Amino acid sequence: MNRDWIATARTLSEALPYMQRYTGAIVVVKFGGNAMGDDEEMAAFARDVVLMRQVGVNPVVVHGGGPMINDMLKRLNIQSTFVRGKRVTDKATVEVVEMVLTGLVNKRIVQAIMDEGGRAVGLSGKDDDLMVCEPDDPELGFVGRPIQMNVQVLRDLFNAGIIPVVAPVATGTEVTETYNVNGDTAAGAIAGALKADRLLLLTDVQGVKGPDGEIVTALTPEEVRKMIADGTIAGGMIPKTETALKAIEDGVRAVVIIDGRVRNACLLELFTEHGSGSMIRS
Ligand code: X2W
Repeated sequence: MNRDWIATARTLSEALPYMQRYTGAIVVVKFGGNAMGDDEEMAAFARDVVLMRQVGVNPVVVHGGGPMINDMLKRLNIQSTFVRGKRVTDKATVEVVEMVLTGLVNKRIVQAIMDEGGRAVGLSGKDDDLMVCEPDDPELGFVGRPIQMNVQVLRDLFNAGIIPVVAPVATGTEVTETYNVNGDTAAGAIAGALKADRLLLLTDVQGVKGPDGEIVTALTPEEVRKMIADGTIAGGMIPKTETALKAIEDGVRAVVIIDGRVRNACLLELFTEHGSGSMIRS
């Protein structure tokens, strides 16, 4: 018999206890713009999410799309700057952010999941008032910080066997306001409100590096706080780990920062002993 088939059967058999552990679990996956890649990589990600759903997990995809927003702003000759990792967002910029995230990026992911035989529905923080925001910082303009989450719509979609795909755009408390929300922040807020079993932050680095430059595979919130304070965690990893700390405070069981460019990153994390990246849990 073909050796590959034997290996495939063994892999499936070994995954059984993990699949059993995650039956009914809520797993929020933050899919960053830098982790998205080409159509083939997008299809591989979609297949992982559809497989999760197939074995009884309730996945929620919360996506970013920073690089795609940058491309569109450039085409429209709109300058863009970042302050502490967040895009300064004026009226013209927030329109582009909403168009790109809820249109191009959201529908590309929905389509990829449908193409793999899953059922997906795309929505933003505006739909059913999923995520209501207040201004994060006056310096940033229309950048939102989630203050009220209404996640019932996500539970309704789980119950219907549908994978929600959420764009990080939200309403405010005043009528007609639109807010641009950092993708990690939105994923953390959604995971927190759902008290998710796992928040997987898919990015383009391997995980959190320790003082020796090696990836640390398991961290407690206290250790993360210490590493932020002493500068071991720096740059773009600061908002990610802060999102993780907040999500755990809100009741998420564990947050994993993983390299989304690795094939089957989500399956590796959930269904094998190997795991990947850095897991933060109490
Ligand atoms: C982000 C939203 C998209 C995002 C932005 O405008 O780029 C803020 O910075 P990635 O791909 O996950 O970086 N919002 C406030 O977070 O995309």
